[in-house]
Amino acid sequence: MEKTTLVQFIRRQEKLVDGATGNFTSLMNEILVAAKIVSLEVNCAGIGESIFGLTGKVNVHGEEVQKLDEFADNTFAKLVGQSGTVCAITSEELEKPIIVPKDQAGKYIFMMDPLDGSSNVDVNVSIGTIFSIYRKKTPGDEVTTEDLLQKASEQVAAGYIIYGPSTLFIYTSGNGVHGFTLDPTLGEFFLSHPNLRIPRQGSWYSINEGNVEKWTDKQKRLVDYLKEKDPETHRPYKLRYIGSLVADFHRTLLKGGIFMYPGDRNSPEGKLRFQFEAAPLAFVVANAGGTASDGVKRIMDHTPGDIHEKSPLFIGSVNEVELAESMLK
Ligand code: AHM
Ligand code: MG
Repeated sequence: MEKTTLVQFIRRQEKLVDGATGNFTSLMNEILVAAKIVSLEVNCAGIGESIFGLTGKVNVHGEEVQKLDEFADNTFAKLVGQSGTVCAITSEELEKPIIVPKDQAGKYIFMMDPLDGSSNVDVNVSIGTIFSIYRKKTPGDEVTTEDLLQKASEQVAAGYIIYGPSTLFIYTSGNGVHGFTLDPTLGEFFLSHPNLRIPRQGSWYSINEGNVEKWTDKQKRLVDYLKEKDPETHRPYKLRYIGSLVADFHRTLLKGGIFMYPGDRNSPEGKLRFQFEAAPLAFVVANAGGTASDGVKRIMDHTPGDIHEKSPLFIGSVNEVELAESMLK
């Protein structure tokens, strides 16, 4: 059987776009090289000089930085930054954006959560990288706030890489969601999940129920409703929660249902970052026939006010996300 590589696929898709210069393909190529390097490091974590554990630093969100967080952040920033295709990079791990020198800058802006779920790394649970690409909006060389804080619907492409039993690269550039699996013997990603579509309704909900005491009454009612028995409305739902957003999201994308990280009494905006987690996955799910909301409005309609803004997230099948919105109103 003839197999399609990720690079062949991206090149073919870019040919369909009028005025394409090849810059997008070059950028994606650097992302996938970085993904292979990080995948190898994750797979070998624990062998030889240990890359497990903490760096001793705390990031802008007050979270302890793992050695692998730093490794992934540096790898993606270096390869993407030197590609000649981006003018700025923002990262969950970096307080300020990296502005690429003018003579090496391109028209895109790259945003990333370099290693999502990294607190799971020591226990060998799937982790991942989430990325998002926007086009520079303002004319001239200077990178402005308007360029860095764009509406989620203005994404050019977004995706994630899961370092799990196999390494998967899932992305969309607005033309379907496609998945590629890394063949470790060849070091090449091959098309394995063309045109992913999320079921309109699923049987799973995913949330950290350990936080129940901090939830609002409406949030508690929503989860109680999902657990009630009523075969006519396909209840009760089954619970799955990994604690790695990429892994919980990937299952939701394939099987349907809903992933929730709500705001609570202590943190009304929840835990997840709008630009590095909510917006890219909202773009992916929207292109697979699903949807994402902060409980009140759609993630895709929101323009963040800060690079590190947080947002509640309800993402997955249309039926369950609409149900959540209607019960949280
Ligand atoms: P990270 O990007 O720093 O790893 O944090 C985000 C992670 C998500 O992957 C996951 O959905 C969430 O935090 C889990 O949080 P909790 O432990 O509160 O359930
Ligand atoms: Mg994360």
